[in-house]
Amino acid sequence: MHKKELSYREFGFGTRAIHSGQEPETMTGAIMTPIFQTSTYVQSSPGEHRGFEYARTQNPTRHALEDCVASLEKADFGIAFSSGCAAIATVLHTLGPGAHVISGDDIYGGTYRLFTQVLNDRNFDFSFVDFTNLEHIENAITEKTEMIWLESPTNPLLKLSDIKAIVEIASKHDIKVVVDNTFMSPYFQNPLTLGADMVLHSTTKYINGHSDVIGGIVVTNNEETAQKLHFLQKSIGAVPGPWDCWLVMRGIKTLHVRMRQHGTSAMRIAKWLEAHPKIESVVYPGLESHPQHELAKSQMSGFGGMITFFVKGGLPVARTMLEKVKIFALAESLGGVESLIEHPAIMTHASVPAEVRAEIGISDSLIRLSVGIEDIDDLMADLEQALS
Ligand code: P1T
Repeated sequence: MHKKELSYREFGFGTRAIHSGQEPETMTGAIMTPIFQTSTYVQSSPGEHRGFEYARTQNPTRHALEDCVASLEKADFGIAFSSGCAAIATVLHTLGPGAHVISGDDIYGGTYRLFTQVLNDRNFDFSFVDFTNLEHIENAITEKTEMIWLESPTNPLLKLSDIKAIVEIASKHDIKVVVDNTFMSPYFQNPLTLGADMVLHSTTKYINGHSDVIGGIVVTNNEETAQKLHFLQKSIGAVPGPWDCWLVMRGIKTLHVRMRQHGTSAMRIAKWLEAHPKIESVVYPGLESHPQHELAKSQMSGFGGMITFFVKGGLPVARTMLEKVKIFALAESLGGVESLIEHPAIMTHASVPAEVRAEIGISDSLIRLSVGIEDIDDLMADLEQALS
């Protein structure tokens, strides 16, 4: 069990991003956490060791990453995984057999696939409801409901959930609330401070920020939950390697700087797109036109780098735009320093059945942007030439 070393009560986000969990190494004073590329540790006598037995269970590089992200999320405990999906699957294993989970209806396509095509067949039961209406959540609760699962903002429709209000409902029924905070990163939103029980990230995205690692992490303040997750982490074994942990930590050192730029650039692009004659509508929590803009202002400290918009003219126009971009790269994923563009219906959310996509609004006119930190004028010129 690892505790954060720099208190969020005393130190700012940037200081924690650069130092939390990362004391100089004791043998040489190396300022950077070493990559402990080892599978096992020598014991002096059976059962006599220095707290490190086998690297699936303990690895100092991984522990440093876990402590760092925990500190950024204002959490006591962090448990890292080999991918965001591995983290999600492990969190679901904290539930009892036959558990019912209420999930937001708009979630990452891979999470939806895990819930409906893997875990659904293993005796879990899922209800997918629109969390923008709290009554839907209350109505979905059954005797067997053990968990509420949400993304806020959601992928890809950028709908918000009122986390505090949902926690209030959940606590009346002893239901755990898990927030996938990947889109906001710990810089713009800390759901544990709003009462959530667990917060999850695909560290593949903003936390690493350089599109060169797949990873995931879960943080919590609840010691019992943390113990369960550590037990499942070593028992299921979906752990990240030390090299990946080190790369993610290196990425984190600029998380605050990157997020500010992502947010500033995304706001400019969202406003510009909103006035563009070829665009039907733009969804960005920072726009006054976003139906939950007030909630965004109260629940988040910024609006992030993700924009969703609908083009006029449907798939043919969307496809032409996606083929014509030069700086924006047509690719799945998000949160890197480079700008990405994608078509959720065909790409990231293809595992959501067409009728479900139609019901929740993931249409063929929908395009998702992950606004990077390149020069804003170049990004806007690229979008303009692709739309023209
Ligand atoms: O790809 P992985 O690290 O396993 O993380 C899965 C995941 C979990 N949660 C959210 C909100 C996500 O967006 C993702 C991955 N999403 C993409 C690859 C994407 O392009 O949306």
